Amino acid sequence: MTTSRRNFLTGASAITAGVAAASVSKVAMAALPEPAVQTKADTAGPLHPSSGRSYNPVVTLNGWTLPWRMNNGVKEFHLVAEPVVREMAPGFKAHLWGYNGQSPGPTIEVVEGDRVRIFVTNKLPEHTSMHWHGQRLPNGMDGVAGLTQPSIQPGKTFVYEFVARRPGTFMYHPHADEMTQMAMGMMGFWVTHPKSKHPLIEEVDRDFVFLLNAYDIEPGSYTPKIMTMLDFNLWTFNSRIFPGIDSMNVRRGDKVRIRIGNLTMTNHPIHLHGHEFMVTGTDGGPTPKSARWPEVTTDVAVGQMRQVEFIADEEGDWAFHCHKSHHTMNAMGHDVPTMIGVDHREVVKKITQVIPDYMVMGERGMADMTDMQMPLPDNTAPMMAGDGPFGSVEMGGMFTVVKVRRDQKPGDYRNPGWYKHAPGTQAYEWRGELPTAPKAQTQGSGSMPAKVAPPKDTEVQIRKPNGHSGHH
Ligand SMILES: [Cu+2]
Repeated sequence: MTTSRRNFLTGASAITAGVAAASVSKVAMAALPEPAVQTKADTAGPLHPSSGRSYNPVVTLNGWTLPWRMNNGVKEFHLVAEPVVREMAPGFKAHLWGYNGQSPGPTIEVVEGDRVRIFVTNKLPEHTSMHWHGQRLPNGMDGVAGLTQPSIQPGKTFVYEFVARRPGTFMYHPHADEMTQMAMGMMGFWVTHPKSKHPLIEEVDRDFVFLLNAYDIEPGSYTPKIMTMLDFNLWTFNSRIFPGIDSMNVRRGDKVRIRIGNLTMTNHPIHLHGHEFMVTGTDGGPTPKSARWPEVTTDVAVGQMRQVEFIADEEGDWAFHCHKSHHTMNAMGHDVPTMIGVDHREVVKKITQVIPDYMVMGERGMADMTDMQMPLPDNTAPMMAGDGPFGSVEMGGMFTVVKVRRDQKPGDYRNPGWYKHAPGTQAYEWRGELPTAPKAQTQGSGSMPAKVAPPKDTEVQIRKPNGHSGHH
Protein backbone atom coordinates (compact mmCIF):
# COMPACT_ATOMS: atom_id res chain seq x y z
CA MET A 1 0.00 0.00 0.00
CA THR A 2 2.76 2.41 0.96
CA THR A 3 4.65 1.62 -2.22
CA SER A 4 1.67 2.05 -4.48
CA ARG A 5 0.84 5.30 -2.71
CA ARG A 6 4.32 6.60 -3.43
CA ASN A 7 3.95 5.57 -7.05
CA PHE A 8 0.63 7.33 -7.13
CA LEU A 9 2.10 10.59 -5.93
CA THR A 10 4.94 10.36 -8.43
CA GLY A 11 2.43 9.63 -11.15
CA ALA A 12 0.28 12.55 -10.12
CA SER A 13 3.11 15.04 -10.26
CA ALA A 14 4.10 13.65 -13.63
CA ILE A 15 0.58 14.37 -14.84
CA THR A 16 0.77 17.79 -13.22
CA ALA A 17 3.60 18.90 -15.47
CA GLY A 18 2.04 17.61 -18.66
CA VAL A 19 -1.44 18.92 -18.07
CA ALA A 20 -0.49 22.35 -16.77
CA ALA A 21 1.35 22.98 -20.01
CA ALA A 22 -1.47 21.80 -22.24
CA SER A 23 -5.20 21.96 -21.59
CA VAL A 24 -5.22 24.03 -18.39
CA SER A 25 -3.00 26.89 -19.46
CA LYS A 26 -6.05 29.14 -19.92
CA VAL A 27 -6.69 29.48 -16.23
CA ALA A 28 -3.15 30.71 -15.68
CA MET A 29 -2.16 29.03 -12.48
CA ALA A 30 1.28 27.89 -11.47
CA ALA A 31 0.49 24.18 -11.25
CA LEU A 32 -2.23 21.77 -10.32
CA PRO A 33 -2.82 21.54 -6.58
CA GLU A 34 -1.28 18.38 -5.15
CA PRO A 35 -4.15 15.89 -4.73
CA ALA A 36 -4.82 15.04 -1.09
CA VAL A 37 -5.17 11.31 -0.51
CA GLN A 38 -6.89 9.36 2.24
CA THR A 39 -5.80 5.78 2.92
CA LYS A 40 -8.17 4.95 5.81
CA ALA A 41 -11.93 4.48 5.99
CA ASP A 42 -12.22 6.13 9.42
CA THR A 43 -14.41 9.15 10.13
CA ALA A 44 -12.09 12.16 9.91
CA GLY A 45 -12.71 15.11 12.25
CA PRO A 46 -14.22 18.33 10.89
CA LEU A 47 -11.93 20.32 8.58
CA HIS A 48 -12.06 23.88 9.89
CA PRO A 49 -11.59 26.40 7.09
CA SER A 50 -8.09 27.92 7.04
CA SER A 51 -8.91 30.44 4.31
CA GLY A 52 -11.99 32.14 2.98
CA ARG A 53 -15.21 32.82 4.87
CA SER A 54 -15.71 30.87 8.10
CA TYR A 55 -18.37 28.20 8.70
CA ASN A 56 -19.18 25.28 10.95
CA PRO A 57 -17.77 22.27 9.05
CA VAL A 58 -19.54 18.96 8.50
CA VAL A 59 -18.30 15.50 9.47
CA THR A 60 -18.48 12.75 6.85
CA LEU A 61 -19.40 9.36 8.26
CA ASN A 62 -16.45 7.05 7.49
CA GLY A 63 -15.14 9.75 5.21
CA TRP A 64 -13.21 12.99 5.04
CA THR A 65 -13.25 16.51 3.61
CA LEU A 66 -11.02 17.57 0.73
CA PRO A 67 -8.57 20.38 1.55
CA TRP A 68 -8.31 23.20 -0.97
CA ARG A 69 -5.91 25.95 -1.79
CA MET A 70 -6.82 29.57 -2.35
CA ASN A 71 -5.52 30.90 -5.66
CA ASN A 72 -6.30 34.60 -6.26
CA GLY A 73 -9.59 34.31 -4.44
CA VAL A 74 -10.57 31.03 -6.12
CA LYS A 75 -10.93 27.84 -4.07
CA GLU A 76 -9.05 25.12 -5.95
CA PHE A 77 -9.68 21.42 -5.41
CA HIS A 78 -8.11 18.43 -7.10
CA LEU A 79 -10.08 15.20 -7.49
CA VAL A 80 -8.37 12.13 -8.92
CA ALA A 81 -10.64 9.40 -10.27
CA GLU A 82 -8.85 6.08 -9.71
CA PRO A 83 -9.22 2.45 -8.65
CA VAL A 84 -9.21 2.18 -4.85
CA VAL A 85 -9.33 -0.51 -2.19
CA ARG A 86 -12.14 0.32 0.21
CA GLU A 87 -12.40 -1.42 3.53
CA MET A 88 -16.18 -1.92 3.84
CA ALA A 89 -15.91 -3.44 7.31
CA PRO A 90 -12.95 -4.73 9.30
CA GLY A 91 -11.69 -7.80 7.43
CA PHE A 92 -13.68 -7.12 4.30
CA LYS A 93 -12.21 -5.12 1.41
CA ALA A 94 -13.68 -4.25 -1.94
CA HIS A 95 -11.99 -3.23 -5.15
CA LEU A 96 -13.87 -0.10 -6.16
CA TRP A 97 -13.39 3.01 -8.21
CA GLY A 98 -13.37 6.27 -6.32
CA TYR A 99 -11.52 9.51 -5.78
CA ASN A 100 -8.28 10.36 -3.97
CA GLY A 101 -7.83 6.95 -2.38
CA GLN A 102 -11.37 6.24 -1.20
CA SER A 103 -14.91 5.50 -2.31
CA PRO A 104 -16.92 7.62 -1.87
CA GLY A 105 -14.63 10.48 -2.70
CA PRO A 106 -13.92 13.26 -0.21
CA THR A 107 -16.61 15.75 0.77
CA ILE A 108 -16.24 19.20 -0.78
CA GLU A 109 -17.24 22.13 1.45
CA VAL A 110 -17.55 25.68 0.21
CA VAL A 111 -19.46 28.84 1.06
CA GLU A 112 -22.29 30.42 -0.93
CA GLY A 113 -20.72 32.89 -3.35
CA ASP A 114 -17.33 31.13 -3.49
CA ARG A 115 -15.72 30.84 -6.90
CA VAL A 116 -14.66 27.21 -7.10
CA ARG A 117 -12.21 25.54 -9.52
CA ILE A 118 -12.05 21.77 -9.47
CA PHE A 119 -9.42 19.80 -11.37
CA VAL A 120 -10.58 16.30 -12.21
CA THR A 121 -7.81 13.91 -13.23
CA ASN A 122 -8.79 10.58 -14.74
CA LYS A 123 -6.63 7.63 -13.69
CA LEU A 124 -9.27 5.05 -14.60
CA PRO A 125 -8.93 2.63 -17.51
CA GLU A 126 -11.88 4.32 -19.26
CA HIS A 127 -13.20 7.84 -19.85
CA THR A 128 -15.23 9.68 -17.20
CA SER A 129 -16.75 13.10 -16.44
CA MET A 130 -18.02 14.94 -13.38
CA HIS A 131 -21.55 16.09 -12.76
CA TRP A 132 -22.27 18.48 -9.89
CA HIS A 133 -25.70 17.24 -8.78
CA GLY A 134 -28.07 20.05 -7.83
CA GLN A 135 -25.80 23.02 -8.55
CA ARG A 136 -26.68 26.21 -10.35
CA LEU A 137 -23.85 26.62 -12.87
CA PRO A 138 -23.11 27.41 -16.52
CA ASN A 139 -24.45 24.62 -18.69
CA GLY A 140 -20.95 23.75 -19.95
CA MET A 141 -19.84 22.96 -16.38
CA ASP A 142 -22.63 20.43 -15.78
CA GLY A 143 -20.42 17.47 -16.67
CA VAL A 144 -22.67 15.39 -18.92
CA ALA A 145 -20.24 13.61 -21.25
CA GLY A 146 -21.29 13.95 -24.87
CA LEU A 147 -23.92 16.60 -24.07
CA THR A 148 -22.06 19.46 -22.39
CA GLN A 149 -18.42 18.38 -22.82
CA PRO A 150 -16.26 15.67 -24.34
CA SER A 151 -15.50 12.92 -21.85
CA ILE A 152 -12.27 12.99 -19.85
CA GLN A 153 -10.01 10.35 -21.40
CA PRO A 154 -7.68 8.23 -19.22
CA GLY A 155 -4.65 10.25 -18.17
CA LYS A 156 -6.34 13.61 -18.87
CA THR A 157 -7.37 16.37 -16.48
CA PHE A 158 -10.38 18.65 -16.93
CA VAL A 159 -11.12 21.89 -15.12
CA TYR A 160 -14.56 22.82 -13.82
CA GLU A 161 -15.13 26.34 -12.58
CA PHE A 162 -18.27 28.01 -11.26
CA VAL A 163 -19.64 30.10 -8.43
CA ALA A 164 -21.41 28.11 -5.69
CA ARG A 165 -24.57 30.19 -5.99
CA ARG A 166 -27.00 28.23 -3.88
CA PRO A 167 -26.37 27.10 -0.28
CA GLY A 168 -27.33 23.52 0.49
CA THR A 169 -26.70 19.81 0.22
CA PHE A 170 -25.34 18.38 -3.04
CA MET A 171 -23.31 15.52 -4.45
CA TYR A 172 -21.00 14.76 -7.34
CA HIS A 173 -20.74 11.72 -9.59
CA PRO A 174 -19.69 10.84 -13.14
CA HIS A 175 -22.09 11.34 -16.05
CA ALA A 176 -20.23 8.93 -18.35
CA ASP A 177 -20.71 5.13 -18.35
CA GLU A 178 -22.77 5.84 -15.26
CA MET A 179 -24.01 2.32 -14.74
CA THR A 180 -20.46 1.02 -14.35
CA GLN A 181 -18.95 3.97 -12.57
CA MET A 182 -21.65 4.42 -9.94
CA ALA A 183 -21.86 0.64 -9.35
CA MET A 184 -18.11 0.81 -8.75
CA GLY A 185 -18.48 3.53 -6.11
CA MET A 186 -17.75 6.81 -7.90
CA MET A 187 -19.53 9.54 -5.97
CA GLY A 188 -19.00 12.16 -3.32
CA PHE A 189 -20.75 14.69 -1.11
CA TRP A 190 -20.83 18.47 -1.51
CA VAL A 191 -21.99 21.05 1.03
CA THR A 192 -22.37 24.75 0.30
CA HIS A 193 -22.69 26.70 3.56
CA PRO A 194 -24.75 29.92 3.61
CA LYS A 195 -22.60 33.07 3.51
CA SER A 196 -24.57 34.74 6.30
CA LYS A 197 -27.47 34.02 8.62
CA HIS A 198 -30.11 32.31 6.49
CA PRO A 199 -33.80 32.35 7.47
CA LEU A 200 -34.23 28.66 6.55
CA ILE A 201 -30.81 27.22 7.35
CA GLU A 202 -30.25 26.95 11.06
CA GLU A 203 -26.92 26.74 12.77
CA VAL A 204 -26.33 23.33 14.30
CA ASP A 205 -23.88 21.83 16.76
CA ARG A 206 -23.16 18.72 14.70
CA ASP A 207 -23.59 18.28 10.97
CA PHE A 208 -23.09 14.73 9.65
CA VAL A 209 -23.15 13.76 5.97
CA PHE A 210 -23.03 10.49 4.07
CA LEU A 211 -24.17 8.80 0.88
CA LEU A 212 -26.31 5.70 0.52
CA ASN A 213 -24.75 3.24 -1.88
CA ALA A 214 -25.16 -0.42 -2.79
CA TYR A 215 -22.91 -3.10 -4.21
CA ASP A 216 -23.22 -6.62 -5.49
CA ILE A 217 -20.07 -8.44 -4.46
CA GLU A 218 -20.23 -12.20 -4.42
CA PRO A 219 -19.05 -13.75 -1.15
CA GLY A 220 -15.36 -14.49 -1.49
CA SER A 221 -14.74 -11.98 -4.30
CA TYR A 222 -13.62 -8.34 -4.32
CA THR A 223 -15.14 -6.56 -7.29
CA PRO A 224 -18.78 -5.44 -7.63
CA LYS A 225 -20.90 -6.94 -10.40
CA ILE A 226 -21.85 -3.87 -12.39
CA MET A 227 -24.82 -5.31 -14.31
CA THR A 228 -26.88 -5.77 -11.15
CA MET A 229 -30.02 -3.66 -11.11
CA LEU A 230 -32.02 -4.93 -8.14
CA ASP A 231 -30.32 -7.78 -6.36
CA PHE A 232 -27.58 -5.97 -4.49
CA ASN A 233 -26.16 -7.80 -1.48
CA LEU A 234 -24.31 -4.95 0.24
CA TRP A 235 -26.30 -1.93 1.39
CA THR A 236 -23.94 0.72 2.61
CA PHE A 237 -23.58 4.10 4.28
CA ASN A 238 -20.62 5.71 2.52
CA SER A 239 -19.43 2.32 1.21
CA ARG A 240 -19.35 0.83 4.72
CA ILE A 241 -21.56 -1.90 6.18
CA PHE A 242 -22.53 -2.39 9.80
CA PRO A 243 -20.68 -3.13 12.05
CA GLY A 244 -18.08 -1.19 10.07
CA ILE A 245 -20.07 2.08 10.17
CA ASP A 246 -18.97 4.58 12.81
CA SER A 247 -21.50 5.87 15.33
CA MET A 248 -22.61 9.51 15.31
CA ASN A 249 -21.54 10.80 18.71
CA VAL A 250 -23.22 13.92 20.08
CA ARG A 251 -23.71 15.87 23.29
CA ARG A 252 -27.11 15.83 24.95
CA GLY A 253 -29.01 18.94 23.88
CA ASP A 254 -27.06 19.33 20.64
CA LYS A 255 -28.92 20.41 17.56
CA VAL A 256 -27.95 17.72 15.08
CA ARG A 257 -28.23 17.75 11.29
CA ILE A 258 -27.76 14.62 9.22
CA ARG A 259 -27.55 14.99 5.44
CA ILE A 260 -28.12 11.91 3.31
CA GLY A 261 -27.82 11.42 -0.45
CA ASN A 262 -29.07 8.33 -2.26
CA LEU A 263 -27.11 7.01 -5.25
CA THR A 264 -28.43 3.44 -5.11
CA MET A 265 -31.09 1.97 -7.42
CA THR A 266 -33.89 1.94 -4.83
CA ASN A 267 -35.40 4.08 -2.09
CA HIS A 268 -34.39 3.93 1.56
CA PRO A 269 -36.74 4.83 4.43
CA ILE A 270 -34.21 6.18 6.92
CA HIS A 271 -35.33 5.80 10.52
CA LEU A 272 -34.12 7.32 13.81
CA HIS A 273 -35.01 5.88 17.22
CA GLY A 274 -35.95 7.92 20.28
CA HIS A 275 -36.34 11.35 18.63
CA GLU A 276 -38.45 13.11 16.03
CA PHE A 277 -36.76 15.02 13.24
CA MET A 278 -37.78 17.55 10.63
CA VAL A 279 -36.74 17.33 7.00
CA THR A 280 -35.28 20.82 6.64
CA GLY A 281 -33.96 20.57 3.11
CA THR A 282 -33.44 18.55 -0.03
CA ASP A 283 -31.08 18.82 -2.98
CA GLY A 284 -33.50 21.50 -4.19
CA GLY A 285 -32.69 23.71 -1.21
CA PRO A 286 -34.11 24.50 2.22
CA THR A 287 -37.68 23.34 2.84
CA PRO A 288 -40.07 26.22 3.65
CA LYS A 289 -40.96 26.14 7.37
CA SER A 290 -44.67 25.79 6.54
CA ALA A 291 -43.92 22.55 4.67
CA ARG A 292 -42.02 20.78 7.48
CA TRP A 293 -43.52 18.23 9.83
CA PRO A 294 -42.08 15.92 12.46
CA GLU A 295 -41.22 12.38 11.41
CA VAL A 296 -39.14 9.48 12.64
CA THR A 297 -38.66 7.94 9.19
CA THR A 298 -38.07 9.71 5.91
CA ASP A 299 -37.86 8.06 2.54
CA VAL A 300 -34.86 9.03 0.47
CA ALA A 301 -35.65 8.14 -3.13
CA VAL A 302 -33.10 7.44 -5.84
CA GLY A 303 -31.05 10.49 -6.75
CA GLN A 304 -32.48 12.48 -3.83
CA MET A 305 -30.93 14.15 -0.84
CA ARG A 306 -32.57 14.80 2.51
CA GLN A 307 -31.32 16.78 5.46
CA VAL A 308 -32.95 15.99 8.79
CA GLU A 309 -32.59 17.94 12.02
CA PHE A 310 -33.40 17.19 15.64
CA ILE A 311 -32.46 18.13 19.18
CA ALA A 312 -30.62 15.17 20.68
CA ASP A 313 -32.23 15.50 24.09
CA GLU A 314 -32.59 11.83 25.02
CA GLU A 315 -29.46 10.14 26.29
CA GLY A 316 -28.63 6.69 25.01
CA ASP A 317 -27.51 4.58 22.08
CA TRP A 318 -30.17 5.16 19.46
CA ALA A 319 -30.38 2.98 16.37
CA PHE A 320 -30.33 4.81 13.04
CA HIS A 321 -30.97 2.67 9.97
CA CYS A 322 -32.77 1.98 6.73
CA HIS A 323 -36.16 0.46 7.55
CA LYS A 324 -36.10 -2.08 4.73
CA SER A 325 -35.12 -5.13 6.69
CA HIS A 326 -33.09 -6.62 3.84
CA HIS A 327 -30.98 -3.49 3.82
CA THR A 328 -29.77 -4.15 7.35
CA MET A 329 -28.27 -7.46 6.28
CA ASN A 330 -25.06 -8.31 4.51
CA ALA A 331 -24.28 -10.73 1.69
CA MET A 332 -25.66 -14.27 1.43
CA GLY A 333 -29.03 -13.90 3.12
CA HIS A 334 -31.11 -13.66 -0.01
CA ASP A 335 -31.60 -16.99 -1.66
CA VAL A 336 -32.47 -18.87 1.49
CA PRO A 337 -36.02 -20.26 1.67
CA THR A 338 -38.18 -19.41 4.69
CA MET A 339 -37.89 -22.39 7.04
CA ILE A 340 -39.58 -21.03 10.13
CA GLY A 341 -41.87 -23.65 11.64
CA VAL A 342 -40.79 -26.37 9.25
CA ASP A 343 -39.77 -29.47 11.14
CA HIS A 344 -36.73 -31.02 9.53
CA ARG A 345 -35.97 -33.74 12.06
CA GLU A 346 -36.86 -36.66 9.84
CA VAL A 347 -35.18 -35.41 6.71
CA VAL A 348 -32.09 -34.29 8.62
CA LYS A 349 -31.77 -37.74 10.14
CA LYS A 350 -31.65 -39.20 6.65
CA ILE A 351 -29.25 -36.60 5.26
CA THR A 352 -26.81 -36.83 8.18
CA GLN A 353 -26.38 -40.51 7.40
CA VAL A 354 -24.82 -39.34 4.14
CA ILE A 355 -23.43 -35.88 5.09
CA PRO A 356 -22.53 -35.90 8.80
CA ASP A 357 -22.26 -32.10 9.20
CA TYR A 358 -25.54 -31.25 7.48
CA MET A 359 -27.31 -28.31 9.05
CA VAL A 360 -30.70 -26.80 8.41
CA MET A 361 -30.61 -23.02 8.14
CA GLY A 362 -33.19 -20.85 9.74
CA GLU A 363 -35.58 -23.35 11.29
CA ARG A 364 -36.27 -21.09 14.27
CA GLY A 365 -35.90 -17.79 12.44
CA MET A 366 -32.71 -16.41 11.00
CA ALA A 367 -31.07 -15.23 14.23
CA ASP A 368 -29.30 -18.59 14.44
CA MET A 369 -27.33 -17.46 11.43
CA THR A 370 -25.57 -14.86 13.56
CA ASP A 371 -23.96 -17.46 15.76
CA MET A 372 -23.38 -19.88 12.96
CA GLN A 373 -19.78 -21.00 13.03
CA MET A 374 -19.95 -22.10 9.41
CA PRO A 375 -16.74 -21.05 7.66
CA LEU A 376 -17.28 -18.09 5.32
CA PRO A 377 -15.28 -17.71 2.12
CA ASP A 378 -12.33 -15.32 2.41
CA ASN A 379 -13.16 -11.62 2.30
CA THR A 380 -16.84 -12.05 3.18
CA ALA A 381 -18.76 -10.07 5.77
CA PRO A 382 -21.10 -12.13 7.94
CA MET A 383 -24.76 -11.63 7.06
CA MET A 384 -25.75 -10.14 10.42
CA ALA A 385 -23.24 -9.16 13.03
CA GLY A 386 -22.19 -6.47 15.43
CA ASP A 387 -21.85 -7.21 19.11
CA GLY A 388 -23.63 -4.79 21.43
CA PRO A 389 -23.29 -4.74 25.21
CA PHE A 390 -26.10 -7.30 25.51
CA GLY A 391 -25.28 -9.66 22.65
CA SER A 392 -25.43 -9.68 18.89
CA VAL A 393 -27.29 -6.77 17.32
CA GLU A 394 -28.16 -9.05 14.37
CA MET A 395 -27.81 -6.26 11.88
CA GLY A 396 -25.68 -5.54 8.85
CA GLY A 397 -25.74 -3.11 5.95
CA MET A 398 -27.37 0.28 6.50
CA PHE A 399 -27.30 0.48 10.29
CA THR A 400 -25.50 2.61 12.82
CA VAL A 401 -26.07 4.28 16.20
CA VAL A 402 -26.53 7.88 17.33
CA LYS A 403 -24.83 8.10 20.74
CA VAL A 404 -26.22 10.89 22.91
CA ARG A 405 -24.23 11.66 26.07
CA ARG A 406 -24.46 14.46 28.62
CA ASP A 407 -20.67 14.53 29.02
CA GLN A 408 -19.68 14.43 25.34
CA LYS A 409 -17.55 17.58 24.95
CA PRO A 410 -18.51 20.14 22.30
CA GLY A 411 -16.50 19.37 19.16
CA ASP A 412 -15.56 15.90 20.43
CA TYR A 413 -16.61 13.23 17.90
CA ARG A 414 -14.94 10.28 19.63
CA ASN A 415 -16.93 7.16 20.46
CA PRO A 416 -17.93 7.35 24.14
CA GLY A 417 -18.49 3.58 24.43
CA TRP A 418 -21.79 1.91 25.32
CA TYR A 419 -24.52 3.77 27.15
CA LYS A 420 -24.90 2.98 30.84
CA HIS A 421 -28.59 2.72 31.64
CA ALA A 422 -29.80 4.29 34.86
CA PRO A 423 -31.36 1.77 37.28
CA GLY A 424 -35.01 1.12 36.47
CA THR A 425 -34.80 2.41 32.88
CA GLN A 426 -34.16 -0.81 31.00
CA ALA A 427 -36.36 -3.70 29.88
CA TYR A 428 -35.89 -6.71 32.11
CA GLU A 429 -36.98 -10.31 32.36
CA TRP A 430 -40.20 -11.10 34.22
CA ARG A 431 -39.51 -13.94 36.62
CA GLY A 432 -42.92 -14.19 38.32
CA GLU A 433 -45.96 -16.33 37.57
CA LEU A 434 -47.40 -16.25 34.04
CA PRO A 435 -51.22 -16.14 34.19
CA THR A 436 -53.03 -18.14 31.50
CA ALA A 437 -54.45 -15.72 28.96
CA PRO A 438 -58.25 -15.79 28.67
CA LYS A 439 -59.48 -16.45 25.12
CA ALA A 440 -60.15 -13.10 23.46
CA GLN A 441 -63.81 -12.53 22.62
CA THR A 442 -63.96 -11.60 18.95
CA GLN A 443 -66.98 -10.02 17.31
CA GLY A 444 -66.10 -10.01 13.61
CA SER A 445 -65.80 -13.06 11.40
CA GLY A 446 -64.69 -11.70 8.06
CA SER A 447 -66.96 -9.91 5.65
CA MET A 448 -68.20 -13.13 4.03
CA PRO A 449 -68.03 -16.81 4.89
CA ALA A 450 -65.50 -18.81 2.90
CA LYS A 451 -67.19 -20.74 0.12
CA VAL A 452 -65.01 -23.79 0.51
CA ALA A 453 -63.39 -24.46 3.84
CA PRO A 454 -59.70 -25.31 3.53
CA PRO A 455 -59.19 -29.05 3.98
CA LYS A 456 -57.71 -29.99 7.34
CA ASP A 457 -54.14 -31.22 7.69
CA THR A 458 -53.03 -30.05 4.29
CA GLU A 459 -49.30 -29.92 3.92
CA VAL A 460 -48.29 -26.28 3.57
CA GLN A 461 -45.96 -25.54 0.72
CA ILE A 462 -43.26 -23.13 1.79
CA ARG A 463 -42.76 -20.68 -1.00
CA LYS A 464 -39.19 -19.73 -1.67
CA PRO A 465 -38.70 -15.98 -1.82
CA ASN A 466 -37.68 -15.04 -5.30
CA GLY A 467 -34.63 -12.86 -4.87
CA HIS A 468 -35.48 -9.23 -4.31
CA SER A 469 -38.28 -8.87 -6.80
CA GLY A 470 -40.92 -8.61 -4.08
CA HIS A 471 -39.68 -5.53 -2.32
CA HIS A 472 -38.60 -2.95 -4.81
CU1 LIG B 1 -32.63 0.70 2.34
